[in-house]
Amino acid sequence: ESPPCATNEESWQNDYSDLYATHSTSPSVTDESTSGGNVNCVLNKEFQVWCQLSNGQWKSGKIESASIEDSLVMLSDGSVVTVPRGNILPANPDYLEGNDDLIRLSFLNEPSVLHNLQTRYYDDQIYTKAGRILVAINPFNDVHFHENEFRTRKKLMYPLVHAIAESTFNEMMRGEENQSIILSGQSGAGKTKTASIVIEYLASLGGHNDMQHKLLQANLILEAFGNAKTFMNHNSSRFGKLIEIHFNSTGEICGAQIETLLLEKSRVAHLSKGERSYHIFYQLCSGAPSHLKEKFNLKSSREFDYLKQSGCLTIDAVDDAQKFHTLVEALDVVQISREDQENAFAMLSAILWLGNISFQIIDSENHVEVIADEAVASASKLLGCDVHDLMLLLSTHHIQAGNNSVTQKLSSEQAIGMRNTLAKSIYASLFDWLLERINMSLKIDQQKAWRSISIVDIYGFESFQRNSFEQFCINYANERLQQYFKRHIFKLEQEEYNREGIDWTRVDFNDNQECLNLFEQKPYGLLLLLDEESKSVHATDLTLVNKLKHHLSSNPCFKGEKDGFFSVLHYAGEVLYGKSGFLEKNIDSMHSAAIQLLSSCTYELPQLFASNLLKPSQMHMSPLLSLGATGFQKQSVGMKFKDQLFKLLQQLETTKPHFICCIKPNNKQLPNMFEKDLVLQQLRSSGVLEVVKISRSGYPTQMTHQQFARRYGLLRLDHETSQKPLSLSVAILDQFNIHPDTYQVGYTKLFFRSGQVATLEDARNRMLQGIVKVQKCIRGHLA
Ligand code: AD9
Ligand code: MG
Repeated sequence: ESPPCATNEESWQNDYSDLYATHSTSPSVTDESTSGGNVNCVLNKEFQVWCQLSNGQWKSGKIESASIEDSLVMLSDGSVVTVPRGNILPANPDYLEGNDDLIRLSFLNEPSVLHNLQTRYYDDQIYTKAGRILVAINPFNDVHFHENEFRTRKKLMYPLVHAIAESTFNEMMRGEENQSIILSGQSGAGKTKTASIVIEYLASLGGHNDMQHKLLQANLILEAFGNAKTFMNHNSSRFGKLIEIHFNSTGEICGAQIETLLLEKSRVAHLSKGERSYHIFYQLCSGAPSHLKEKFNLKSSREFDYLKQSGCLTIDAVDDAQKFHTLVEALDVVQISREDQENAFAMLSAILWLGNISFQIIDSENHVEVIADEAVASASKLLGCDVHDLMLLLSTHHIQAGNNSVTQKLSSEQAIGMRNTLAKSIYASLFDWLLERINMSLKIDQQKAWRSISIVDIYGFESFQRNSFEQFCINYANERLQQYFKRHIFKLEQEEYNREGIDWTRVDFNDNQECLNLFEQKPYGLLLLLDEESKSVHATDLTLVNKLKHHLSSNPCFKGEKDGFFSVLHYAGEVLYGKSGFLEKNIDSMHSAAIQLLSSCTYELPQLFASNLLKPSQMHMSPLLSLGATGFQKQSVGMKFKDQLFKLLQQLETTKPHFICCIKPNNKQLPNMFEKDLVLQQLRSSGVLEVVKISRSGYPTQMTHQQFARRYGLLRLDHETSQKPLSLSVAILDQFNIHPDTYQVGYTKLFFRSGQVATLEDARNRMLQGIVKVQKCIRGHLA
């Protein structure tokens, strides 16, 4: 039984009471039920219902008797309760239980939808369709199953996600458009895992060639360098990615390009308790062969301050050493030479040693000097720079005053800041370098490339007790993606129906434009105000929030400020942001002296990083303040992030999107635990419930008259019919007895209810197979 808890009593009653709809399989639903949620129809004796008890929980039962106000309901445990009529909703008949498409349920109220998902989840059916989208509930079980057991289960568990990959592939092969698969969901909901399953499956459809193998390995490498253990997820993506897989006209993979969204580089130097830095550091420390350990003076992870600061060095059931070996194999596959691999590992080791560099205070003004120890010696050796140059860089600051250069000692705080900036910058540059190398190895064969499928997997929505600039960017990106999703599913669909002049019941939806305005509005949106404040020499966290309050209080998504924090109401909930270097992280300046030091290094990679950091493309023309930074000024991080995000969305605009909405069933990352409140909150905020409604009343399959005639014209028996696409199409629909209720004819397109073209596809396939047989037969005769 499913007793979902109501978190918001009213919404149970109001939001979805109008979701009742007629369904041919439901015997007791009357016309009344479609007209707006009248529950009379369910008051029949013996009818299965959901009733909400006084404690807010929903229980299923059967009506025993009913009066005008109350009903007597027998619950499944045999007890009988009296429930006000307003607290009763119809439940689906048993035979619909566990249906794999939510829109096929007779009743779509929240307890019914939730119950259906729960039933499937406990039956290891973690994927469920909701019309156009796929809902995926994270089973959290790959770590708990034995490898073999998981492999057998995998086949049983993944048919629907394979189906969405396959239908995307087939749509691409029909040749109309490039496609995309977009994964959404909160952190830990299963986006990356599901994306891997999709990529693996697409790769298997696209032939077993070298490129397919490279693609899978590329994914693995990026995970090692770009994922980390957080509170929410032991393998949390700390960057966003769009993988564009290119196919030739016979459906073989012929290359791919990976674009990324800003990597969270602060993780290199700062960790919250219980979290980890990027996987690769731990993999390297435990898995590197002894000759490399010696060469790079590598110690165990507990010896490095950057790693040990959080008190968490391992992940349950994860063998970092073994992962290192897999990683090296993957690097081999994407043709990164052993020499380059070693160069990359040297950079990682240098970062770890930078983190161990310490300072001593040398005067009453808190000025410092670097302690000349193993740490600074190792770091300089690994970077290939002079140890004194590094010590000088980390403890002094040059100010240009006219023609004179004045050298100042740094305070301990400034020195640590300088050291961390250098480490973070090297890591971010290394990540970019790696991505470039991977992309080179996946290089698209332009001669053969025909169509593509893009897979988008970004960092999921995050909300901690207090949130910094990283969550600010991550949640802003999710807000944008959410709008893209809703615009596609709802707005475009409605507009299209209106344009095509077909009859359709309007479905309203919650837009999140207001929240996006809060971020993007000119001249007073969060991003611009943050930039403006970053330019001010006197800016502090407090001046920032005061400024925000002054300009943004009128936006309903700005939920006020307090003690240097401000609060934003996102589609997925309210989040408190502020402090922890919000302004600095937005500026993210790299001292020109640090770039100079990198360019003076004898090794290739630091030199390359330095020249990339100086590239004009990294710079922004409008000067932002940043003390002593490079001659040019870098574009602020927030603005750069916005640009990357817009570029990614623009790329998606040229594709036909398919959505997979991932849901986490509990916050403990445990299998077999379905927390209804948590799931419900995600179903609501992600818009799944609205999608169900729109798909049910809408027409998810659409084709122009020409497309339809081209594809199914061969099925027409009577060749007398006019060859005009529209007449031909209608004749075919007649011939196959496609019920007029299940499609509509628009001005330029045909619109079908879900599942309707399947009959025609079937007939077409049979016809084509028949033709092939006949041809073979004729060839046989001729031979
Ligand atoms: V984040 O926004 O990057 O923090 P994701 O990407 O949504 O997050 P992820 O795919 O990393 O979540 O899933 C979290 C963990 O759940 C995985 O590491 C697996 O241990 C587990 N998981 C998720 N989906 C599946 C699945 N389909 N089968 C088995 C799964 N395990
Ligand atoms: Mg992820």
